[in-house]
Amino acid sequence: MLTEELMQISAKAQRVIDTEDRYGAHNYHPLPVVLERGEGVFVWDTDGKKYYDFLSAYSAVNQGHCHPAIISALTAQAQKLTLTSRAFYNDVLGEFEKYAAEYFGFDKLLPMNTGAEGVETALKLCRKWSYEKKGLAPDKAKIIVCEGNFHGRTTTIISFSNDSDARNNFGPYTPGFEAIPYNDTAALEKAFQDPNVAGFLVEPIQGEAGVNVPDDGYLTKVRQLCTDYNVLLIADEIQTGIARTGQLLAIDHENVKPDILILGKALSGGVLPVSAVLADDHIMMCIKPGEHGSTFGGNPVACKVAMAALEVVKDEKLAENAQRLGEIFRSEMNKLIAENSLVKLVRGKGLLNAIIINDSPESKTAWNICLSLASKGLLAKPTHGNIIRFAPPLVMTESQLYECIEIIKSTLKEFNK
Ligand code: IF1
Repeated sequence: MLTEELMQISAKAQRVIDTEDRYGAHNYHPLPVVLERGEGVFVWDTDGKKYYDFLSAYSAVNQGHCHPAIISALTAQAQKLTLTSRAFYNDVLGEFEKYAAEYFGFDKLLPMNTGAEGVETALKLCRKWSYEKKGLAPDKAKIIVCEGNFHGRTTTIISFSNDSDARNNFGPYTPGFEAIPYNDTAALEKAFQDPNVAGFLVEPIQGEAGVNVPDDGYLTKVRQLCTDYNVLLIADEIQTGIARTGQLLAIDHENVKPDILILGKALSGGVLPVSAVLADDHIMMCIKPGEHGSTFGGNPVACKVAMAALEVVKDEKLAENAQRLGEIFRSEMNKLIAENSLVKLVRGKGLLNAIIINDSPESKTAWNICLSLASKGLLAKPTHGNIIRFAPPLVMTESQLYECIEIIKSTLKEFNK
């Protein structure tokens, strides 16, 4: 089926698309929807059409688009002091560091901007700790990662990706990483036989891999192995954190505390890039003045926005809401498996869910389903061909969720073979 058969693109929207096509790098292939406004669970396109947002900017707008409390924190600070650099102190950074460190239960926080910068910071911190505390020989530190990982797009991060699109023709690659199968503690223990292992970087749920949820108990066993072998457990909660999976952190489902926690995305409620790395003193104090940093890291606007974003999570009980609505969503989607040959599997936790479409990843089925969903006022996007991720803002109400479930059900019925 052609795009035009599945959704109409106005001349106004097409002009915007053409401009981006002409002047912008072609590093994405967006759905042909041109958005201009967002509020809560809704976004509107340039023709005034209203949509439920079921991607939430890849879990960055957990608190809903343009949350008033976060926007007012942004505008108030933006009219006072936006950036000092870390050459001087400012009156907001310490307040944020204290607030967030106590919020997540760590001694200290290192503020950065993008998620990838947070991951890079965690990798550097882990290596530094392994030389200065674990006593590894210089340049020998190895960090274990998982097949199917997605941790960002820097040269070092894609060096340990096994996604050909993310990795091809970006070499030479950074050494010092080894990939093992996800959700496999036997493989992890085998990798830990190498005394040069410094850390294990893992997503508590693999987002980009298609909401890959590990077995119950996996993270508990990972924690035990990391402790036994004196390896740092580094949890990338950039996508799964901030209440997305029904707990404050996805790793909280097993009451596991990582040695290094990486946050991003919804740490700012999707208002501007804010990431952070949290760790206790025996790790964090391995980085000395002048050994790491960033121009915008910990800027006053980012700090005020992040504190407001975290306040919203608590005040509006977003984790509890995600847990409750997620159970409804999966239960309703699972009913489809019996009724609709197209739905092969449903998986997720809280409001991070995905359905696996019963068609080849190369087919356009998932893409065409998303085009049809968009025509009915619901925005979602396939990840890896035949998997559609469903991740609305966590402020969604039960009645809104049921309305969206009906849209999804009726659309899937159209495509049912
Ligand atoms: C794109 C994926 C999601 C992340 C985890 C670190 C980062 C991300 C677990 C880096 C970022 C984003 C990046 C964006 C699309 C999106 C994505 F499809 F790429 F893989 F969500 F699944 N750790 N994920 O999910 O954070 O530097 O982007 O702030 O690059 O296409 P960032």
